Order: sequence, then C-alpha cells, then structure tokens
Amino acid sequence: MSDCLFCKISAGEIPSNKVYEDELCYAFYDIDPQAPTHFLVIPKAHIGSVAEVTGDNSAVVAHIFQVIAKVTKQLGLDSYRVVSNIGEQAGQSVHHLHFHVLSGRDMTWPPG
Ligand code: D5M
Repeated sequence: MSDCLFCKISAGEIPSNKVYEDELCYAFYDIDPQAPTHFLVIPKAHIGSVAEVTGDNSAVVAHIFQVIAKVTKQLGLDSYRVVSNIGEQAGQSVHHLHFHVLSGRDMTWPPG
C-alpha cells in the first residue's frame, strides 16, 4: 500500500532500527518502547491486521512466529510477550499487521 508507514519501512523508504529481514518479513525496534527490549515483526506484503489473515495469506504468519523464535534466541531473550492489537479499542494505531515482541521487565496480566 503506497501510503502505509510499515510498507515504507519494510521497503527501506523510511529509516528504522532493523533487527532482522528476509524475503517475507521485517523486524525493527519500536520507536516508543514499552519494555527494555521492544521490537515489531511485520510481513512485507500488506495485511491490515490479524482480522485480514486468510487461507491465502496466512503462511507468512507461521513464518513470522518462526522468526520470533529465532531472533529472540539470538538476542538471548528467554521470556517475552508477543502481542498484536486489532482495531482502535484494542490500541491498534498502525494498520499493517505487526507483532510486538516485548521483553526485559516483569509483565502484568491482564494487560491494560
Ligand atoms: O503499534 C504500533 C507501534 O508502531 C507503536 O508501538 C509505535 C510503533 N511505531 C510507529 N511509528 C514507528 C516508526 N517509524 N518506527 C518504529 N516504530 C514505530 P499499535 O499496536 O498499532 O499501536
């Protein structure tokens, strides 16, 4: 999508602090970290949110979770939280599917 912030970040058109990249996905540190380690993992192909995942595009979601397992190991993280906000009430502010990976502090449950 031409006007999508995260499409532009994954294409390298807007700078980011990259954690990982392959042909299907891109991971980068969140600009407003909510934990000592906070990065986002996104598909390169535009998907608006989890609500837009279908049989046709879901393979990238499984891939992203493999990437999260690999990158967190590389970073030495053995406890972390993976979150995806869907819709305004849940706190989604960027309408390109992304998984937050948060680590390095005690987490509360339920989340606020
Ligand atoms: O999460 C969207 C997240 O995206 C939020 O934590 C801030 C982050 N963000 C926004 N712009 C940038 C840039 N330019 N670089 C890195 N991170 C960014 P949501 O769940 O949609 O609220």
